[in-house]
Amino acid sequence: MFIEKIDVFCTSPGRTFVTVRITTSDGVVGYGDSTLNGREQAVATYLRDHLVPMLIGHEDGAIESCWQLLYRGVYWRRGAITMAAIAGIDMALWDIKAKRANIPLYQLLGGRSRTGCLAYGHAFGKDIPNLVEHAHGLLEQGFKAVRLQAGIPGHDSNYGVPLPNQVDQGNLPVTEYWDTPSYLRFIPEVFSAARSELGEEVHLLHDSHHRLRPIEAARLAQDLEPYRLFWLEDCVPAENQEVYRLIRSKTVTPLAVGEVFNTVWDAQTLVTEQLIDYLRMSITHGGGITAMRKIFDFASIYQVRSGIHGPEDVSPIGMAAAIHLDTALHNFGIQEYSGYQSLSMDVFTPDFTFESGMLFPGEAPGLGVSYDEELANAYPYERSYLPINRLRDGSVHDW
Ligand code: GCO
Ligand code: MG
Repeated sequence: MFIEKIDVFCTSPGRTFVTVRITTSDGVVGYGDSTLNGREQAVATYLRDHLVPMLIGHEDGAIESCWQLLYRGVYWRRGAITMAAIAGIDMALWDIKAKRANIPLYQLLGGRSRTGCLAYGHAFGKDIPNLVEHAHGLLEQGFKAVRLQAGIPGHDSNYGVPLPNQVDQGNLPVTEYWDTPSYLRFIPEVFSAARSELGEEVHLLHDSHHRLRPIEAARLAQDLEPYRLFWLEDCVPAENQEVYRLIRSKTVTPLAVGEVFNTVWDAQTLVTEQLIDYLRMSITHGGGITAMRKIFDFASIYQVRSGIHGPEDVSPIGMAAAIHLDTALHNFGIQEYSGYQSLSMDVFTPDFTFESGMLFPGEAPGLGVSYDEELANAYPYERSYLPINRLRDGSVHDW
């Protein structure tokens, strides 16, 4: 059987998603997620203009060969746009293969390694009491792990803390302002309060969102040691993987990184030198299931566990793929799950479930998702950007 048709959708039902739909010569349909927040149209164009024409007529079951064709066969390798495009095609082909076998995808990936996948949710607040209240709400929903992000005194905005005045500018990114010293002073206070208010059992996580320099990250990781974090995420930008040597040598706070990576080469030093504890790459940005299965197997040799990126800007298709892989991997660590607006869930109707802090894959054949084209088309693409970050002197900082 072969690929007969590929549709690429870029719509904004609640937020923007790029969705791939492959139809085979015998009428089997598979779905994939190629969403790249803020650059969605670039991926959709890459797919429509460059990948789709070369795939029509390709054997749909030859997934590895298809992946190599899209990765090696174009000469220009890697990069977020290319790898998100490959991911959408790859997920759809795995969906088709599992549907043909009439089994849920995790069964094709080796079957269950666990009964459910530990998930973490996002708690945030403009100040500490507000954050603690929000975190309590998540614990009541069943979460056993929560990421804590708080507004910093003197900052009028901060990553992970949505502000009422932060309206989308449409054609221009929102500007936020950043000050490292006040952040470094405040975050240990946040975790001290959170530990005493939320107790010892709950797993606490924090995301520095690439904003520190190595020596600052080492300071923060040391200061957070008394509060026993599950992880400290993206404490520095990691284009230069070697910077983690310094941080690692200074702290026993577990480290997580990788949501902006797109191939194994971005994490090779981090993994082989055991500089991190959790690798955060998503299926949607890391080239799909074919690539991510290999990357996590490689990481397992070095006792690095998975912590797959799962924000709202990875579509429910990408989330479903993650939960199937999480279920099958031996070295699963945790799954990020920030949840979806009900409109997005209505478009994709995923069959994964959340209960008592755990995510469970559905039992429908394939990925267990669909795409309501008519409903999604009622929400045409709307341009939207991630914010940019500046220091008080106006210079651009990492967001
Ligand atoms: C996370 C991330 C996200 C990113 C977002 C960018 O840990 O979930 O940091 O919130 O900022 O995915 O598009
Ligand atoms: Mg993050």
